[in-house]
Amino acid sequence: MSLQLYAMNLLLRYQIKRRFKKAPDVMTLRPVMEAQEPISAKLPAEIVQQQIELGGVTVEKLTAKAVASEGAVFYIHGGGWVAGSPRTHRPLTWRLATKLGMPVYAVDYRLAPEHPFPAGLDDCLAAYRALIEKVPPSSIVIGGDSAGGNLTLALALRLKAENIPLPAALFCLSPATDLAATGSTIHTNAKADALFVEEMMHTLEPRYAPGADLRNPFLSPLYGDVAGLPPTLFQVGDTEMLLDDSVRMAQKMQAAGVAAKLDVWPKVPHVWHLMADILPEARRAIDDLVAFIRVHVHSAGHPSLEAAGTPSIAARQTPMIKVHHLNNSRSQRILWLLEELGVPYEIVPYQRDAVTNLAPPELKDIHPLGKSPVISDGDLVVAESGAIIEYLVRKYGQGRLMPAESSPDFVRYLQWMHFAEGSAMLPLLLALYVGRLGDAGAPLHPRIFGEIANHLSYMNGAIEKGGYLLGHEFSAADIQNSFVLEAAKLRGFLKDYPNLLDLLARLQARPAYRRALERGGPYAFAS
Ligand SMILES: N[C@@H](CCC(=O)N[C@@H](CS)C(=O)NCC(=O)O)C(=O)O
Repeated sequence: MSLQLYAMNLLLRYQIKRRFKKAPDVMTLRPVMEAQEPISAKLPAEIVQQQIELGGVTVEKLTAKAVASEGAVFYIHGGGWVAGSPRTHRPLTWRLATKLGMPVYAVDYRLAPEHPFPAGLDDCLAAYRALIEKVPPSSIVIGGDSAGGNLTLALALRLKAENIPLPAALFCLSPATDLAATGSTIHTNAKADALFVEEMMHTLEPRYAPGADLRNPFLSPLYGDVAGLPPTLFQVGDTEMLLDDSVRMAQKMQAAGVAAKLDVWPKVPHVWHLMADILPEARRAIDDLVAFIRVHVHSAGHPSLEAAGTPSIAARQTPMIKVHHLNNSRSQRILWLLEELGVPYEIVPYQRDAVTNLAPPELKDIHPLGKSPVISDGDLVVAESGAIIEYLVRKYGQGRLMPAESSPDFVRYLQWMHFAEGSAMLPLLLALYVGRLGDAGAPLHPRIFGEIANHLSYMNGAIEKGGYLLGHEFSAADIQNSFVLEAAKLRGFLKDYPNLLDLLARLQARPAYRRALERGGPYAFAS
C-alpha cells in the first residue's frame, strides 16, 4: 500500500464516511460529488471536450488531440443513480481517452429520484443505439463505475434481450450488481470500507427503483442470464462493502462461459480510479484497464463465442495447436486450459505401456524427454506443463486466467505456478516409487510423508472457503496445481484437507474441465 493510499483512506473516513454516518442516505452523495466537481472537471490541454447528442441524450465526448484508433469507450458514470455526471468522472475518462487514443463518450443519463428506474437505463440504451450507427460495435467497449457498472451490465443484458449488437467488451469498476443486497461483504466489510455505511445501502432501492422487484436483472444484473455476454473486466477493492457484488457476478459469468476477469485490489477505496492524480494504485488500475480494452477492441476474436464452439477469425487463421496427450497424465490439464480459453486444438493420443506404465517411445520423436505434456504450436514445441500453461495463457489468454504483471497478485501467481512441479509433486512421486520397495522403503516413509503433509497443509491453509489459490479469482495456477490435488487424492493423502477436497470438487465441476474429460478419454485421476 502506498503512503498516499494510506493517507487517502484516513481522509475519506474523516471527510465522507463521517457524513454518511450522520446522514446514512445515498442522497448524501449529491453534495459530496458537487463539492468535488470543480477539481474533478479540470481537463488537460491535450483533451478536446464536446457536448453532443446521441439518440436524444446528452453525451460528453472527450478526444485526445492525437487520436489513433477507430474504437470508442462508452462510459456510464457512477453516483448511486442519484448523483455524479460526466464532469465528476473526468479524472478517469480523460486518462482513458489519452492512453487509448480513442474517444470516450460519457453519457449524461437522467438521475433518480426525479427520474427513477428505468429512465437512466433507457437513456444509456438510446445513446448506445445511436453510437453504433457511427462506430462498429466490435470497436466499442462499454464500462462504468459503481452504479455505472450496474448500468453497464444492465445495458448489456438489455442489448442481448433486444437483439442489439453487443460491444467487444465490458468493464465494471466497483460495480453494484445486486440491489437485493445479499452479498456477505455488505456486513463483513462495513467497518473496513473507507466510504460507506451499511444503512446507506438500504436507501438505494427507495431512491432509484421504489417498489420494484429487486431481482429484476435490469436492476440487479446478478440475477440475469449472462451467457453470451462479451469479455468483462471487474476491478474492486478487497475492503469494499460491494466486493461480493463483483465476486459473485464474475463467478456467475465464468460459469456461463463468459471470459470474465476479476481483479481484487488490496485496501483501495470504492472507485479509487477517480483519485488518479494522487494514488499510484489508481494509475496502475487504469493501466490494466487500458491493456484489457486494447486487447479486446483490436482483436477480431470473441472468446465467449469460441468457448461456445464458434472459432474466431483469429483462431481459424492460426495453425492448430497439437497436444501430445498421454492417457492418465499431467497433459489432461492442458486440454482443460485450452477448453477454458476457448482455443481450438487437436489431440495426438499416446497410451501408457500396460506393464511399465511408461510413455511409448514415439513421444521422444516430439521431444527428447519423451514425457507428456508436450504441445506444438506451428513450428514451436513446448514441454513442461508449467511452461506450456504460461505460454498458452500469455499468448491466447487476452488477460484471462493470470493477474496483470503490475498487480500485487502476480508474484503469488508465479510462486503457485512453480510450486506444483518444483515442490509438491516430488514427495508424491517418491511415495509412489518407494512404495514399490515394500518394507525395504519404510525408513524413508517419515521424511516422505512429512513432506507431503508439509506441502498439502500449506496449500490447504492458503485457500479460503469457496476461494482459489489466488483468493477470489480462478487462475491458471489452480489448473497447474490440480494435478497435485488429484494425485494426492488418488493415493489417499487428501482426507485431512477439507479446503483442498472442496477446491478440487469445484475445479472438476467446471464446464471446461468436463469438456476436456470428454475429449481426452478415460482419466483415472478424475474420481
Ligand atoms: N515436470 C513435468 C513432468 C512430466 C511427466 O513426468 N509426465 C509423465 C506423465 S504424468 C510422463 O510422461 N510419464 C511417462 C514416462 O515417464 O514415461 C511436467 O510437469 O510436464
